[in-house]
Amino acid sequence: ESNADPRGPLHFPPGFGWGAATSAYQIEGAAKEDGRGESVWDTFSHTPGRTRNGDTGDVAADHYHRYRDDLDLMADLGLRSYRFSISWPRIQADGAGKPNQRGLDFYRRLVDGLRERNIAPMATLFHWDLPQALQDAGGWESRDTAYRFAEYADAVFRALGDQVPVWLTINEPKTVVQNGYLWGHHAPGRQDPAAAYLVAHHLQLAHGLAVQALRATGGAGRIGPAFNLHPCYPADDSAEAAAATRLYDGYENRLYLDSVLKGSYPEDVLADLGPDSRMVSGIRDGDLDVIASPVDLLAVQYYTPYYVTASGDTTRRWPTSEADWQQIHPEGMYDILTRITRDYGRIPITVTENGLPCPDTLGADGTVDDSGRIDFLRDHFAAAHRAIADGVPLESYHVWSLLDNFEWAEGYDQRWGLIYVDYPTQRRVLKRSAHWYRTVIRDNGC
Ligand code: PNW
Repeated sequence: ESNADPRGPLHFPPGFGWGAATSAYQIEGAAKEDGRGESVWDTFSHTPGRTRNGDTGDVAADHYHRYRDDLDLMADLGLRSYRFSISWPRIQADGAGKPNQRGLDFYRRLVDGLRERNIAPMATLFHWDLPQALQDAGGWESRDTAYRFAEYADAVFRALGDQVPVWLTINEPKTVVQNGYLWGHHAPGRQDPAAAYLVAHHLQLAHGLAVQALRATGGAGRIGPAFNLHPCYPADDSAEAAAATRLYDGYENRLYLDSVLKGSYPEDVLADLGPDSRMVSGIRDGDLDVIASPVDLLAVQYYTPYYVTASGDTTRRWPTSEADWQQIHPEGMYDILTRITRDYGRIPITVTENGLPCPDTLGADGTVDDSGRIDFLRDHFAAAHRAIADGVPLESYHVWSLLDNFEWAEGYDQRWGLIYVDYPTQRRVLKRSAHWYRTVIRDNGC
């Protein structure tokens, strides 16, 4: 039954998977240790002018060395699920060949540590750190990269498949397409629309091949894609705004959702790209069958809606966070979750990212007061709760992020964590939101 008062008590279903998320390059550091190769993000962050203050992930939150302490912090919060990513260049320094045992061992220790603490591991295979050697061979513009990804995935499944109940293939293919290949402010820093959508197809293909690789190993784990989705709303009542919003939604959401869950790319997007586009000419017979290999769940990351004008641009309507691209609209969480169930059926859903950056500072009394984050999360939890009440099979929710970390091109300026990281000392301090989240998990609601 839906909760009429948005500030009323929220009781989540028994066993709801409260969690937090991170990714390898953003927290691990130890960039040259134990045989790790270079990724496109090492190259990009070390290229002058690419990241704020020239920040890199060389040290980050030093999680590679401090993972035991971080596991204890997760246990202290009472997390039921922890989403992390595996660094491809730790497993295959050059993106191919025999897996590096020292790299696999790190993730084995991490996963064992989670299970000892009754925290369910959720592993993402690719969170943007493509081995540089594969980039040099064409990166995601090359169809070959999708096959290399499947081999890497196979190696990881063989080493960890018995211990990881949920796998996610590729984190936010759209962000690689847009930030990496359209706008160029993420690695590999390209501005090439024709390449961008071919990259989209190869990322989708890589996803499908990895799903097939898991099934081929007989692994018991569940697997699905991780998409950042954006509800798109027309900025006025005109027919033009409605049409522009529909196409915008095609590029933001349906391109990814339809190919995996319906086995077809949306006709309007294909028509807009044109039959001679690199993407459309790169689709081969059978590709969509691979991409649509049955998945067990869908991972949804929600940060911001888009408000689309008649000319197909976006404009601002809601308050923004410290991230200039983020408008705060909790109702968008409800809209995107219910839309998935309406348009794609009752596939199990996990929210794998939601959060915001706050201008957090460590107070003289040793506390970090991020009450804005508590309000944000409370409102988004309420929206998710209403979606569950209205029939959405949402099983877990991961706050982005467990720790302050390397926020890509924004470097360390933006702090997204529940836990503050004092980078000079690497000391961790639970923010107010972390203390609050602990009670949410304990009470299974708020
Ligand atoms: C995600 N958008 O990226 C990533 O998965 C994380 O690694 C990242 O730290 C986090 O969100 C915060 O940025 C996004 O434009 C990038 O809506 C862009 C958008 C959303 C998420």
